Amino acid sequence: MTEFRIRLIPCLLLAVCCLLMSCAPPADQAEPAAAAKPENKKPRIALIMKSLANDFFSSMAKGAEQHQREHSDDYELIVNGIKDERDLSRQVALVEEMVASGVDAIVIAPADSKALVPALRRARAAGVVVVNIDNKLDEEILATEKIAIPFVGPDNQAGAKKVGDYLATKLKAGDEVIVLEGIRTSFNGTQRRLGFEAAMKEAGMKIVDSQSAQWEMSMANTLALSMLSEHPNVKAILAANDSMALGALAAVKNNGKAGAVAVVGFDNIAAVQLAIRDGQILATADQHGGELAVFGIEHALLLIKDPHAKIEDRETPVDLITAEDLK
Ligand code: ALL
Repeated sequence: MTEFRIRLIPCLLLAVCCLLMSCAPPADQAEPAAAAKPENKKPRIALIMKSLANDFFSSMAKGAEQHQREHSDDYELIVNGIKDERDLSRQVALVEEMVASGVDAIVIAPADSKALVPALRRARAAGVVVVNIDNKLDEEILATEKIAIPFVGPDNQAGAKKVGDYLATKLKAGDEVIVLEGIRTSFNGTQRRLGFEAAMKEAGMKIVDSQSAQWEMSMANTLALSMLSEHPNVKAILAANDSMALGALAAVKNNGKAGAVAVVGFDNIAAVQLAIRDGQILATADQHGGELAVFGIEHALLLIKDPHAKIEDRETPVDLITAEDLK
């Protein structure tokens, strides 16, 4: 009896192995995760954003959640974000967690245009659809990594140029201005700096300092304070997002320059709308965060249906917002 059992176990193991091998597809032909789902299962889409402390991303989350409620038969939504604008490793970890949890698609606003690419390549290799929104991934790295990821987002340079052009109408040629940049490895941050620079150059303003405050309010506040004391004749601060514009505004007030130094931002968050109405901030740009996420989700749904569909990048609107628009 014992001898029989000893002979039976290896035979059973062999049979199980053969069965498994004949069922599983070879690794290089593995089906995308989406196609492997049973027909009646709703696709799961993960929205991965940046700092949830930034109102821009809470509006983005709201837009996505509303779309999901209106299309609740079509997909499930998982909303994620990081706490700190610079916490790249947490965002990479989120991508990995979402892949491991078996989502069908990731719609991501990357905190860094380069650092996220390898994690997203691994997600693609695992059969997950990836759509890039808001901050464009670095084209060269995508080409080196041999992946194509559709992008949905605005022309940030054009948006910043509109804000800068409007500011210029309130200044006179030769006025000194300073720029607060976003994270320098973010494509949209760089584009906004270029847009501000183009507007200022065209109008004959002098940019006396330009530094990164990493998209953050408190860092912008500290930086603006020291820039203002170093350049007492500055007439305006151009901030690449609204969080930094609010930090800069507090520095202006602190410096006793309220009303004498104009501040502009980018995002159109609620607190900045109030400040524009009050005449404390001059202008911002609305890049319609909620719609950005929705367009990204729509791209993802198309690609889940047909992983080989040719999906083009989608340029989304970006509008100048001044007190006139908020009446
Ligand atoms: C960018 C967004 C917003 C935001 C910033 C901070 O990607 O476009 O302007 O304020 O990230 O993370």
